[in-house]
Amino acid sequence: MADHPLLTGLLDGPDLEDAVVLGDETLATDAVRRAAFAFATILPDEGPVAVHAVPRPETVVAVLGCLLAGVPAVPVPPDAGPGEVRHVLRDSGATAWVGQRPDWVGLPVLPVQLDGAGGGTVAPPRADATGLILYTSGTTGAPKGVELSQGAIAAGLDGLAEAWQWSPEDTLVHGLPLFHTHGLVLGVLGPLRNGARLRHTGSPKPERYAATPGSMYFGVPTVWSRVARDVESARELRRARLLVSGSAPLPAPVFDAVRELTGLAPIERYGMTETMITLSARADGERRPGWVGLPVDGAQTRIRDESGGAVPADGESMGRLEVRGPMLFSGYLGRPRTSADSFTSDGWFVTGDLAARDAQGFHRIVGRESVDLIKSGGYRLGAGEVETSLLARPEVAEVAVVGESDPDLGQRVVAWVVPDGPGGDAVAERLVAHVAEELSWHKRPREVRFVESLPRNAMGKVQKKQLG
Ligand code: MLC
Ligand code: AMP
Repeated sequence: MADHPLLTGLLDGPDLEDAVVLGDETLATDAVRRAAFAFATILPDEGPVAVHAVPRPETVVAVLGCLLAGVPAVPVPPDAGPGEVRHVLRDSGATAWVGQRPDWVGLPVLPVQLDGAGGGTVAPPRADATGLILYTSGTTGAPKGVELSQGAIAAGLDGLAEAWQWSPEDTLVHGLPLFHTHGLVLGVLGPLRNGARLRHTGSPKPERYAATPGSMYFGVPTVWSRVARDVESARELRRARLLVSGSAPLPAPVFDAVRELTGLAPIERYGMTETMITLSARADGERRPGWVGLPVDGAQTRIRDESGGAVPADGESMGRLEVRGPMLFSGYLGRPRTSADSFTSDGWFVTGDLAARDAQGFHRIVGRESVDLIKSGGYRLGAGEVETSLLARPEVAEVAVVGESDPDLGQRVVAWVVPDGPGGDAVAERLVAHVAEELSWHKRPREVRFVESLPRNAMGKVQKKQLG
């Protein structure tokens, strides 16, 4: 299997006694390999396989087994409610399920044996085989399945390995969820491709990071701002080589506080589910608060104004950020039209982010084009999906969901509701619980504000910028 397109470090890298530590369990490289092969050999020829992505070794082994066999894995957020799970299963066409299965899911369950003694072999997949289908929100509608090929994941990870000097000597520590690019692709496949160690702390709490020795630590900005407020834990991280922030903008005061407490200026990097990580500060380069660095190996960027002209690289002028490179996704599953529309006619992916670039090629993310994509605690969610969920409640006549600035979460979800009947705290609580249970915990509004009407323009479109 030396010619596997992605899992080179796992298959040909060093044999480590403690390659993966997840919670109380420690797995050697050989044990991970055997369990993953054992799982790969029981997979159906056709996937995809839905993996209930709890932070446990079984999740890691199931995803690796799928990648070995060339069967796409679909990580399912463990806190996703019935509405979201049904959508993901239907949309992806998943043929089997791994992990604890809700009663109402009819798929066969595939067992993961951590002591997969039998091993077994499978033919290596092609680099263009879909490795993962990651569900992510758009501005409207239900989440879309982003198809990432094994080769794209490999290219994205290699770009980061080069920028961060990621080597088998490294131990990565993080506690991020295992169903997104950050926690799963970078946070699990990253160390396994590089033949390095992984310590997953179950959740990304500062005290857990402090209690777990490592050379690299990953966090979303909310994690780093919590680290910065926990002076004792922060000081423990002085031992690290790199502290890496991404998935949302790292506020400059948090950057400064982390540097002050740990002696390490954070590495900020920028990416998307669709593109992996395309921009990053380098381990051997400048780290500037508020800036996300340079294109990683293989990635290219351009910034264009409304008429498609190049924006001057003066660090101030901003425009639409477009990217291309071998780490980009293959398309949105089953949505050829949307996939094609997300690229320019000359093949650049339109990120939807606004950016500026300076003469040295350093990039700064200035904001997003749409108010309807919200980033809360590093989670991407669409105003539209939360609005649709709320509109299903009889208490809601009209609703507009917005992201408001929040010192801890970056943005917090706020629902402006025109009630059908009385509003009040009890109704607000029911609405929040509905979204948390039907969609997922992190998509719930943190606040519900009842109003008599929503501001609309002459066309009847809600003017979200006037809310607040
Ligand atoms: C959590 N809690 C629940 C619950 N889930 N209670 C009931 N039901 C549920 N389903 C409880 C927790 O136990 C905790 O209690 C409390 O709620 C708060 O939990 P938390 O996890 O701290 O929540 P919160 O503060 O909302 O989250 C902050 C966060 C989280 C940073 C931990 O947002 C997070 O994990 N973000 C990561 C998102 C991410 O990985 N994005 C990457 C996208 S990929 P107690 O008692 O323990 O406090 C991407 C590409 C790229 O963007 O560029 O990387
Ligand atoms: P997701 O698909 O969940 O990965 O979300 C991607 C979006 O997260 C991007 O389009 C950006 O808006 C945002 N993002 C990721 N990293 C950064 C960063 N370092 N700075 C600012 N925004 C970021």
